[in-house]
Amino acid sequence: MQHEIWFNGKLIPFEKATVHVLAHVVHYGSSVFEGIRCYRTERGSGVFRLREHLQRLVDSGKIHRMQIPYSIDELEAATVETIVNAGLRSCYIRPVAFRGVGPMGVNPLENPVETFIAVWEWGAYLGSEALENGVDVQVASWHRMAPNTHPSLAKAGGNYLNASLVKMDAVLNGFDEGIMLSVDGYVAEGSGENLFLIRDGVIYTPPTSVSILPGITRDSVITLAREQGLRIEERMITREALYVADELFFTGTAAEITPIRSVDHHPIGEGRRGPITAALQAAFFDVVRRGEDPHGWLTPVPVRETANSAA
Ligand code: PPE
Repeated sequence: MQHEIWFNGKLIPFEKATVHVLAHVVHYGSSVFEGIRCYRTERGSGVFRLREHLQRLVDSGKIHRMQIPYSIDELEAATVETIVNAGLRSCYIRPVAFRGVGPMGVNPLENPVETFIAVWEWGAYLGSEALENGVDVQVASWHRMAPNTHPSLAKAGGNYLNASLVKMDAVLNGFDEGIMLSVDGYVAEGSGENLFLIRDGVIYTPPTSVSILPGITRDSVITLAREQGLRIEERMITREALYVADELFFTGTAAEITPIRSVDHHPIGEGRRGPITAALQAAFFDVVRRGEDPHGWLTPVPVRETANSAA
């Protein structure tokens, strides 16, 4: 269904939310964005870590000298308003700020910053069976950008040309996803997910210094793992360590916690979801499905009682 979109301060019909062909973003990829999920839990609908996502949006803008003309409080209220207006009990939320029409040329400083928030229903990112059975991935031949090229702490539109190259190659080669290495050959992340590795009961994940996006699901999983008394370390990971891992999984807003069952045709562990991955999924789903929220991660959304969305 095509829901109304919050565009520069107000909700407008889906078909009216358009961008001019001469907008800076069309030519130069000058946008920053977020991907957020609203969950229908057993205790009502809630947006997962909304403020952290909006803070990252504002930070992404700051890195690119793009001042988003709304405060985090305003963006939070606008997000909830957009979901309630759409009548969705669960959805994916995509806030974007982009450079609009102004002087032509690379310099964006005089182009206006436009902001919108769209919502839609989005199921399992890597296929409906992936959460249980795991996905097959390859190591990508395209690398993650070097730290002094595109800043990876910013979730910027232009960065995703790199992600798309990785994803297209993976899919055309018969895999579900690709894992990028950093310019110096260390494991970084998937095209739209962070990565975790388990070996001998210890959980490892690459540090943010390997040009990864600082994922909010990644941060949540680190917290949940520590609460379960599991050892977790941020550490550089080599390609071959993937092959001999006991368990591997991706994290992301869209991917949630998705097990990886093979890399470059090497089966990982038993070739199916491992016990630590399953335990972390259970802890994560206790929050977002059952609505058990000791960390205050869910922002309640007062979806109208008349809403009859199946979501
Ligand atoms: N790395 C990348 C490159 C990335 O795009 C994402 C999110 C993550 C890590 C995980 O971050 P977080 O969502 O905060 O845990 N990718 C988003 C967009 C995917 C898309 O295809 O679009 C997402 O998961 O929403």
